[in-house]
Amino acid sequence: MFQIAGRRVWVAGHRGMVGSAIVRRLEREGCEVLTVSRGEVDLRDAQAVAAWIAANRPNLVFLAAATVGGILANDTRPAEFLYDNLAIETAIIHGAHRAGVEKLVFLGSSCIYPKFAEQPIRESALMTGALEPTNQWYAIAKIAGVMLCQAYRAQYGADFISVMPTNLYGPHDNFDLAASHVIPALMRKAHEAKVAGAPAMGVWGTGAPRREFLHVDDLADACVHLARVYSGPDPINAGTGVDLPIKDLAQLICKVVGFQGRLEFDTSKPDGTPRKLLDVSALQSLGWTARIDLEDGLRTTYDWFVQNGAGRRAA
Ligand code: GFB
Repeated sequence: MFQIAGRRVWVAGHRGMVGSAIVRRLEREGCEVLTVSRGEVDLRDAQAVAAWIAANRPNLVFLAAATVGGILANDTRPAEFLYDNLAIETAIIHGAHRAGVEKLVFLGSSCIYPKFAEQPIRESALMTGALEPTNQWYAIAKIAGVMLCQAYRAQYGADFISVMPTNLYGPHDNFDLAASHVIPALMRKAHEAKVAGAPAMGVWGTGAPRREFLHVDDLADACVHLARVYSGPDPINAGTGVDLPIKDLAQLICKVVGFQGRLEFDTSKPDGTPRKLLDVSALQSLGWTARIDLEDGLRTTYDWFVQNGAGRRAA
């Protein structure tokens, strides 16, 4: 058991959807939360990161900083997704090791697994087949992060663990249509179509791919739980164990938003991997199960969007 209360905890990437959820979750832990802004330290800069860690001496690090995006951003900005993520991971993991950080939780992604992995995907499927081309750059960087944690554990005994979340959603998501994942994109499209009184809204691809969605507050809870109870080299999947076709997701979002028009599928846009359902038995055997129902989570996310993001494009 790693004790969190009374410790210094750095959340790297605290302005993002995942990092901000971890900060909110840590409020209940009685620890001191440390954050640093992008203006103060560029997390890709290994020297600056090492100096900041040495000066601030965290005991525990949540590595939630990353360049992220949906299928189109991944497919069209390969250099940024590969370089930024490799640079951030090497800077923080090496810096944490050098400063004697006791525990580090690295956040990866379910896209690290092969495109045609057997479903639901077990952690042991890692590197058993070819990746999905639309997100291979991001996936390679995240696989390197998992391997870094394993290497520092094997060579130096560092207690660095990896968590592989399925597709995430929730408050503070990116609702910019060019870079967002499917839930914020469809929420914005349904909202704008409703407001404009439009007869239809666009959905990318065929609607057939299946995805699993985890609310980011559930993920934050899982990360804190794993920081406390898990110590091992294998990544741990974090998901709900339930998936649905994109077409059904689009209909559910229309229901939540109150848009009653048609869905128009744009098959010039990529489908991506056909299915990406995680096997969550390892996480369940460690004592954690997701709690937030998809429709409930979509409703609270839509409320957040209407209050915070509907009138402007997210950066
Ligand atoms: O969420 P998403 O962008 O990422 O797309 P991936 C999921 C599915 O939703 C794809 C479809 O089949 C998309 O074609 N989709 C339908 C849409 N309409 C839209 C839309 O308006 N916007 C978007 N973005 N999608 C990502 C990876 O893959 O998964 C990342 O690119 C990361 O690296 C993330 O791993 C978890 O699930 O396909």
